[in-house]
Amino acid sequence: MTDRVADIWGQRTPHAQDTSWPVRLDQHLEEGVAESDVQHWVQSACVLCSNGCACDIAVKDGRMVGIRGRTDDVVNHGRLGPKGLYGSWQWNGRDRLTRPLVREDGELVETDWDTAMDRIVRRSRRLLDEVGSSSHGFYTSGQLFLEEYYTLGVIGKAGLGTPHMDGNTRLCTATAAAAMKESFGSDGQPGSYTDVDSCDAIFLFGHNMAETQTVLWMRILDRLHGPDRPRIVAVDPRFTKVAEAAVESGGVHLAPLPGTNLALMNGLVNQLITQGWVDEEYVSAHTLGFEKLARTVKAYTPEMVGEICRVSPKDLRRAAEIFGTSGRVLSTVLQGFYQSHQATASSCQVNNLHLLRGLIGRPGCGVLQMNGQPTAQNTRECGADGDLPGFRNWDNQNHIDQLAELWNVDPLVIPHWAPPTHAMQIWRYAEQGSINFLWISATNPAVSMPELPRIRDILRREDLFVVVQDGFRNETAEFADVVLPAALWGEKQGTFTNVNRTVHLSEKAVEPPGAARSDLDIFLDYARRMDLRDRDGEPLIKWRDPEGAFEAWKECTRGRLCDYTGLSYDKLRGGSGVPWPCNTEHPDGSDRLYADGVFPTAPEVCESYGHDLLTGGTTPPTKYQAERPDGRAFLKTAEYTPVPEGPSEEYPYVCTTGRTVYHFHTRTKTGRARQLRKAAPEPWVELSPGDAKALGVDEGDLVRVESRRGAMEAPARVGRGRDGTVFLPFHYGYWDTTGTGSPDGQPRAANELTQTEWDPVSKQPLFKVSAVRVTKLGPGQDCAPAPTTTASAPHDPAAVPATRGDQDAGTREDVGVADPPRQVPSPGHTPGVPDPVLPHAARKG
Ligand SMILES: Nc1nc2c(c(=O)[nH]1)N[C@H]1C(S)=C(S)[C@@H](COP(=O)(O)OP(=O)(O)OC[C@H]3O[C@@H](n4cnc5c(=O)[nH]c(N)nc54)[C@H](O)[C@@H]3O)O[C@H]1N2
Ligand SMILES: Nc1nc2c(c(=O)[nH]1)N[C@H]1C(S)=C(S)[C@@H](COP(=O)(O)OP(=O)(O)OC[C@H]3O[C@@H](n4cnc5c(=O)[nH]c(N)nc54)[C@H](O)[C@@H]3O)O[C@H]1N2
Ligand code: SF4
Ligand SMILES: [Mo]
Repeated sequence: MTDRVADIWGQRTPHAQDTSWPVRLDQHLEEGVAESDVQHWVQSACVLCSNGCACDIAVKDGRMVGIRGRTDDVVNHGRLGPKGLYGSWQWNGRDRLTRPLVREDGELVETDWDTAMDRIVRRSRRLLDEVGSSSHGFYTSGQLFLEEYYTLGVIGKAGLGTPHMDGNTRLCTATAAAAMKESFGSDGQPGSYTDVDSCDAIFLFGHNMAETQTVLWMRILDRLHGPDRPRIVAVDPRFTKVAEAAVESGGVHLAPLPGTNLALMNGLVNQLITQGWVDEEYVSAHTLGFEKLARTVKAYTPEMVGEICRVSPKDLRRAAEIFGTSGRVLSTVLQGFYQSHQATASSCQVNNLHLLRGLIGRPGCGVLQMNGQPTAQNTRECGADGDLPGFRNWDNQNHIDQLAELWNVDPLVIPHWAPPTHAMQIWRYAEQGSINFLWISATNPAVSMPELPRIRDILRREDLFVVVQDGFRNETAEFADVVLPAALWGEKQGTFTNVNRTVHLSEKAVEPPGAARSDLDIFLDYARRMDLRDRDGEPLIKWRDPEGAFEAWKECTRGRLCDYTGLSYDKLRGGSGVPWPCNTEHPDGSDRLYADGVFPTAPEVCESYGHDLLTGGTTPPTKYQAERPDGRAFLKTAEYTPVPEGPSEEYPYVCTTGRTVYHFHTRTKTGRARQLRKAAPEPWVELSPGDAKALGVDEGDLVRVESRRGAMEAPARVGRGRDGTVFLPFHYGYWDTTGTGSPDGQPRAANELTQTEWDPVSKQPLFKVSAVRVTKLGPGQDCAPAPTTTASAPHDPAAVPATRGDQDAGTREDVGVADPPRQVPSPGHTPGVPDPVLPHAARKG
């Protein structure tokens, strides 16, 4: 038995390059439950991050009592991380919402479904009659199932006709989608996790994978412990476990000052070009925009970049050399890039590095523009965010007509006179009073949105009717007019798609508590009560259950890049998840995209005509057509500009925020798992040793962090970050989720401080950069409640007791119990055959 709180990644199963990642079966059961007590194992996949690890849920007496990984799944080969093992199921049975709540005389009181839905429908109808559909806003999630998003998307777009629908995916992976649209013409992950098994170098851009996709990191660790190890390059201001691995592997840790990513990226691209590490044939056959790119990055010499980013020019040269000279490179990009200003431009530069060297569409040459949330991919695909379903382009009348025909509605009903409204603008409209009905599902904006004092003011507005649909009475629910109790994972059926396009079916394992209903049933009920109809007067929504919704969705994807038509619930049962596109041409799915170097940029297929990356101005269709992209990828970037709010005399530190391995977001689930809560029970403020010294702060001292917008107080961890940078975990709202749900009153969320600013292209907010000051309030009673096993490790290890789990954290790990799952073919490639460096002729489409 392994304590997977202390030993986050478990035991190693090293293997050589171009061989399959061995199987390891991870299993954790509730204390006192033996394997023989488990009555059913129910197939699912973990929903506590975008990795999408396949699992079976252990059920006993109608309760979830544990979990194990699925050995035959291409994603995780049997493994699970700490959140999956402890956090994915332990919340079940704990202080859930079991009945709808409505506000009476200022208080939320329990009621029945008819009363709650009737209030919603009456308000909704009245506003539609008096104001029109633009009074309605929907703010949803990256954590529902595909069937739920698609249903919500059709209700909003074909039923109500409101353009105001987006997900919290705007805060999460809007930039992933934007960067892929700008470079490749469409959302859709080019690479695959199997690229880890065959690459020569791995670049992680603003991605603390060791803590945020622990199972994918295990895959990397197993390469690092095998022969022919890949070199790692980490781009992160903190000394994360990824950064440690970079140093140990002979790679580089670049620690740019937060908010300077684009300068760094322009510098790397500059080096590729000036050192001649460019595959000219690939570039001329498969890309557009090389001259402009070369012109833009010309000034970004290592010395200039070193000054802006405060990194050593030597390290920058070395990182560029690793990219420029390694045979096969895998890159991953996440929030250090996405949640910053110039996010899309910086992330496009990662795509550019790969395009310049022709390192795309071949084993070991992946780009992973990561997702974060488990089902963020589906929010985007299904059009429950600021996109149209099936990666369709709002600016292309043919795409609108396709949807109108599919849904049997007038094309004019589908909002497409302007881009769909992004979340930051939805909140602005609510603030200005033009949105009066805001339906929030599966997200907790009172903790996760930037600038919380403002968000609370908006939620409190008299003229805003707020619906909150959640499994728990979270911070946001306290502002609601109506609260709807939702069934959660394990209590309902549906499918979802992970980062590398792999679709999993999650079966219902147990009954939801009390009167809680699945989100799908709630949306269907709303559509029925609103009497939404198609052009022939038939009910608009023609399905009644998850499988019916999935079948309808398949039709919506026919012929699009995210083609699901070859999938079915039956096909997803047993065995492994399947990556799309999956259709008659690719019946077993597709491991990676773009092996032929043909990208979906033709005007009739592309999802977007693109933007100017500096200003966010949209490219007019005629201009786009005139460029004749026709299957070629775009090499796009912009000039670096400084952050909107840089350090000043009054606010001298750059504050950045992020995650710890033990918690998921606002902790509604992980805060209810004992082992995880104990490992990181309270917030902390991470300071570099140099800054701590200058402030006279010791480990555990109480400090106050203030920005122009708000403040929070917590004990200080003297950590290992770079000087000038303060790090705050964003997991802690003002509720204490110790199972009692009691408020402790004190604002302690990182987002009290963050700003209402966003990237001009992806509209993703800047959680990673704001200016703050730090003051010491007094000595602490103990060391900071931060883990020692992660990027938050103390500068002085002797000063803090090591983080570990109790006896009930014991997890079984079995190695070699089964053969690795069969690899999914990638179009144009023979699986298992290490990629030859293909002659150029063979690579062309
Ligand atoms: N344990 C855990 N795992 C999770 C989640 C969770 O809540 N907890 N959430 C999931 C979700 S939804 C998401 S989106 C992902 C996020 O996964 P990540 O993006 O890996 O997580 P973060 O901690 O937000 O940020 C990553 C790193 O960005 C660095 N960073 C900060 N500012 C900058 C900068 O200016 N430049 C660069 N280069 N780096 C910078 C931070 O130091 C941090 O280590 O995690 C997913 N997985
Ligand atoms: N400062 C700072 N802020 C950030 C970030 C950061 O790095 N720094 N990261 C941003 C990112 S990337 C993300 S993804 C967001 C996450 O922010 P949120 O989405 O607000 O965080 P969660 O705690 O995951 O909230 C999800 C809610 O949905 C509920 N829920 C879970 N499953 C279901 C379901 O099936 N149905 C229903 N109806 N409800 C369900 C949960 O109980 C919970 O209340 O935070 C963003 N905010
Ligand atoms: S890596 Fe992500 S999906 Fe896999 S077990 Fe951990 S939290 Fe769940
Ligand atoms: Mo996210």
